[in-house]
Amino acid sequence: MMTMTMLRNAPQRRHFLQAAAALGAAAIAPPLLAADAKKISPSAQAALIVVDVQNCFVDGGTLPVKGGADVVPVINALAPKFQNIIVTQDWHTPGHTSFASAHNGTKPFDSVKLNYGNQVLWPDHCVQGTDDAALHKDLKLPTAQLIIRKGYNKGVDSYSAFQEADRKTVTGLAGYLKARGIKTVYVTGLATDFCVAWTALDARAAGFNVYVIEDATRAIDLNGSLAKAWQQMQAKGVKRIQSADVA
Ligand code: VGL
Ligand code: ZN
Repeated sequence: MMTMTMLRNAPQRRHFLQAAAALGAAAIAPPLLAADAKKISPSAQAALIVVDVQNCFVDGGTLPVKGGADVVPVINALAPKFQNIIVTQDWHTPGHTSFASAHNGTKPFDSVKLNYGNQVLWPDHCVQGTDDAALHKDLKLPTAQLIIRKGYNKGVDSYSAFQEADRKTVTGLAGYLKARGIKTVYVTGLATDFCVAWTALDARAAGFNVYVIEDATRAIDLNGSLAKAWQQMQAKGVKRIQSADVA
């Protein structure tokens, strides 16, 4: 039997329950859901690509990238989350065409036009077989399956792990990944705006899903190259994530 008091209280009570439910939802459920939903678990069809984490690109090397060595612990922590790991090495001949020393009247960080297009000129770096070209000693990737070397044709540079700067000569990496059923790649390493970006863009062009794990990279940032690289990657559907997003 409904009394006047119950009738009067009913709306208040309903209001209280709604408020409590809303509070509960806000206080507990959404943060848990959001945290779970944000995590990405690399499948058996995913590969981690570790680009050019070499002595040449860290302090004490010939072309040091600011904070380059900071990517090492981040990449080491990511590695156990992947069933497939590919490592790349910048691997130039002596007198390589990407070296300023190979072009009269130029200095490092100048740009010149070569037969295949514009080329930034660098200090001599990552020469085949030198300690400078060796992988960083603290990199711990015991399960890595392939090391792909690039930039070994004296007259052509290769920032990308997939294709040389002539945009014709391939390294074979796309074929290797496809033959192994890999559909998604997570790109890390050095440098964000050169070898990482070109590798990510070429991976997209070859039909892979591509993530760049930003805090597992460091940039050279020459004349706005970092912002431009992110713009280009974003325009092509490369996904920008952080190492904490990977479960
Ligand atoms: C790279 C400049 C020259 C890189 C390689 O690994 O990003 N940058 N060679
Ligand atoms: Zn190089």
